[in-house]
Amino acid sequence: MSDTKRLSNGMLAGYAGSAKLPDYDRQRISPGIVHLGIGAFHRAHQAVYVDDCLRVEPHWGIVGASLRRADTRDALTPQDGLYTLAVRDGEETRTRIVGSVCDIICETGNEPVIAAIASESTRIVTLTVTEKAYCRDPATGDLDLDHPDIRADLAGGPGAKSVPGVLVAALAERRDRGLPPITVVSCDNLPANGRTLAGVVAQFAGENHPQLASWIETNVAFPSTMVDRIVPATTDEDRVGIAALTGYEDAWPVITEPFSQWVVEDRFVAGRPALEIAGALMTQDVLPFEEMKLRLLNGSHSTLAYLGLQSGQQTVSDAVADPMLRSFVETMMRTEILPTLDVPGVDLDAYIGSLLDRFANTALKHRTMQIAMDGSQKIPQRLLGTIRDRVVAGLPHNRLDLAVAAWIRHVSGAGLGGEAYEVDDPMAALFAQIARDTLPDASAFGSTVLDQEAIFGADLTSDQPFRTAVLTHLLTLFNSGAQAAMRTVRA
Ligand code: CS2
Repeated sequence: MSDTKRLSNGMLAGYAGSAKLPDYDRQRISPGIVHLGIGAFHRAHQAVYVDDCLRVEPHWGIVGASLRRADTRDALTPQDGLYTLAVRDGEETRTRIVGSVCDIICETGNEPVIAAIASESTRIVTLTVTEKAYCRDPATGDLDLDHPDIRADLAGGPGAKSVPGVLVAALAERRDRGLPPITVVSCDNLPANGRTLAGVVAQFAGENHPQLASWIETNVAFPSTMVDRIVPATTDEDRVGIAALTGYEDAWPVITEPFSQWVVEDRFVAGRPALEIAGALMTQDVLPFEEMKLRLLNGSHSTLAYLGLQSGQQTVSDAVADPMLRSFVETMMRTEILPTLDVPGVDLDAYIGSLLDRFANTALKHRTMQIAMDGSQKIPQRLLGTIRDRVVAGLPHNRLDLAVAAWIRHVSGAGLGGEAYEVDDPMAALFAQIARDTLPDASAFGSTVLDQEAIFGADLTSDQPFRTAVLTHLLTLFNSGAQAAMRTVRA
């Protein structure tokens, strides 16, 4: 790549390659949005919607922030924030240079991020920080006051470590400086993500400053959103392939699928970009869409990840190419998940068909191990909510139970041949301790994991038929493997 030019503002002027260029003058863009968590997902999703609005509304540029790792900043700053979006479908790859990110901040203590949110020009904050960064109890959604970062932030001091801490510090500054209201938009895969974020922020603020909590209530809107686009982690092979296609070097392109969806609760208190021109659906009620997506897409994704890994499949497309896995997941979606949903104006059967097509996109190489991470934070909204609804309705939930068992099998950290692997999860230390205390007794292991109210809530931890079903599946998974376990599921 050494003779190839690096992507930058200067390079755009003379560029004659195949990547589509921004259709606006970057010099005219000024920031109006601060985004927390500028990873691949944001750059393939919200940043692209905003990019589509900048020609008519140049005042909505994005200041991106990474709260922990400097790698995105280090890759994109020499490129003036520019990066390539590569949309892959089968053999075809379309490339586009996205210019909506004006600046990227990453500094220990996060004081510059707090200052950026507290700047008068900032009217919207968006977030893709992943489930665990909300520092909440996954079962109840309450702020986890024992979380080490929350404790540190509540103790005070300059800056903040946690997402609730950063937001509350910035909002306190806005209040003290008499700045206008602001909208904070969660774009993470959480149920009622706006309400969830508002809840942890209010709880954090209320701990030390009850008056700040009431200022936030009147001056900050937290609309909910449903975001959807499959974005696998970029590999070195992708970097080389994209440089060959575009003719320039990009240290961190993002790879994605053609599909993209953003359903946004239209409750902004300080203006917003005309996201509808970029294809977003602005609505009054996001909840049915969130539930549909979390349960059908993400629930199946996690199921394919755990059962796929335990069937030796490394990618989602390989997993759905396995006839047993595909039929298991399709039946789970159609018979166990679909009946729990009611989404006005959406044909759920067709939606399921389109999900299976998207999963089958072989050009994406979406790793099952990537999806498997952080399961303790994911399975409550992806699988357990559906199980709860079916328990209440007195309906069977066999496949969902097997999916839960496959997650428990995964967090044992014992590979198919008994070899150990690292479990990537904020509760990994607890799972490792339980494994040390109980294995090789799979029932005792499963039973202790099922006792975790933070994940299963008081209701499911004490639901005997559910526990028995999950433990039966878990034994089959340990003793005979995923394919045998799927064969045992009938009703
Ligand atoms: C995936 C999601 O990694 C995961 O857990 O299920 O990132 C999924 O690809 C997106 O939510 C799709 O919109």
